[in-house]
Amino acid sequence: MTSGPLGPLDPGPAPSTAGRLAETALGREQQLELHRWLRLNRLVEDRLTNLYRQGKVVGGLYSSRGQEAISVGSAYALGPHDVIGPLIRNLGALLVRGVAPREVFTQYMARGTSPTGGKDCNLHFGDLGRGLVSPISMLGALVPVMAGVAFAARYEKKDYVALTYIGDGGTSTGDFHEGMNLAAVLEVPLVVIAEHNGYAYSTPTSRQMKIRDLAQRAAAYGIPARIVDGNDVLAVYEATRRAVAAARGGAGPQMIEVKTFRMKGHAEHDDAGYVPRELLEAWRARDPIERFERHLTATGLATAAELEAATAEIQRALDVEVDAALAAPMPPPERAAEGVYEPGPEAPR
Ligand SMILES: Cc1ncc(C[n+]2csc(CCOP(=O)(O)OP(=O)(O)O)c2C)c(N)n1
Repeated sequence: MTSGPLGPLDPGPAPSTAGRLAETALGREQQLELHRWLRLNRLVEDRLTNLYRQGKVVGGLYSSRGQEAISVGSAYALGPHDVIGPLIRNLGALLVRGVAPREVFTQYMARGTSPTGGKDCNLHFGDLGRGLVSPISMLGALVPVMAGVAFAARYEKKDYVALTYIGDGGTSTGDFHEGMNLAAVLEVPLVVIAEHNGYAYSTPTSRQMKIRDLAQRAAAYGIPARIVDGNDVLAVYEATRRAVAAARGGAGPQMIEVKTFRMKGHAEHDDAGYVPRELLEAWRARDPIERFERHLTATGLATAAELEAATAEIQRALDVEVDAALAAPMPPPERAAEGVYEPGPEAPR
């Protein structure tokens, strides 16, 4: 990626029509599976946008549009016992790890049957039984937490790896630096995916750091970091597979910087009027899903009709999921404190 008239995030000339992606050992079935996860990621978010505009979503709606290849490609590279700590733009990672779209819809609509029973919204939920650590709002905080999860793996002599995500803005927090340093000196099996998507809310990366690559921040702690094209699902998958294998094999923490672009505002209420339109246009030509579809058809792994049929099938499944979520009840008021406070002793009469 070169600096150009648009600054350090200028993606350069649009990719060739074939959109050549990274080399992979993944076979046809696996690549078609990746395609279904990518489309599911985008279509779930499209449905959420509709629900938001109908006033059905409680709180904010956060999109990973244009960044789906990062969540999907990285989560696809994990083993069944690995643990992830996702952020609000990592819906794709949750889906790949087995979270059902209905859980996501009910969670965003604060229904009583949602994973948090309506006590929190969006993707703020976890399930340790499924290897999901719940995100919290404080940026950077997941890095030391996931370093702790990775430490536990080594302490218990288990071979699982902890993987978490961080945005460019998040890499400026103290927690990020403390967590990275701790993980490095403890040599724990932690993989950090740093999503360099150009903006932290309305602040361009150039206004918050004097370096061009987030990978330089990992180098400061002696953590190996690779830079990959975040809009190439195969590149993300291959880099994560290698990083996970290295961490699992005892090489200590690993970081992957993925270059990408945030294609919507910070959240649905933000029209991103501060982002130059030509930058968005340039990145739209690199849409990760369309690029992957061009790759699948150009390499003969699928026909356009097969890809359309797969997408239509997802749409039909989502019709059912959305209807079920809309029919789910709101949480009963008498359960508001349940799971929040320890049940105290009976009040004296
Ligand atoms: C410690 C902390 N400071 C500020 C915020 C408010 N905040 C929430 S998201 C966000 C921007 C995040 O940008 P980035 O880390 O680049 O991730 P992106 O939204 O681009 O995915 C900010 C400033 C917060 N949640 N936590």
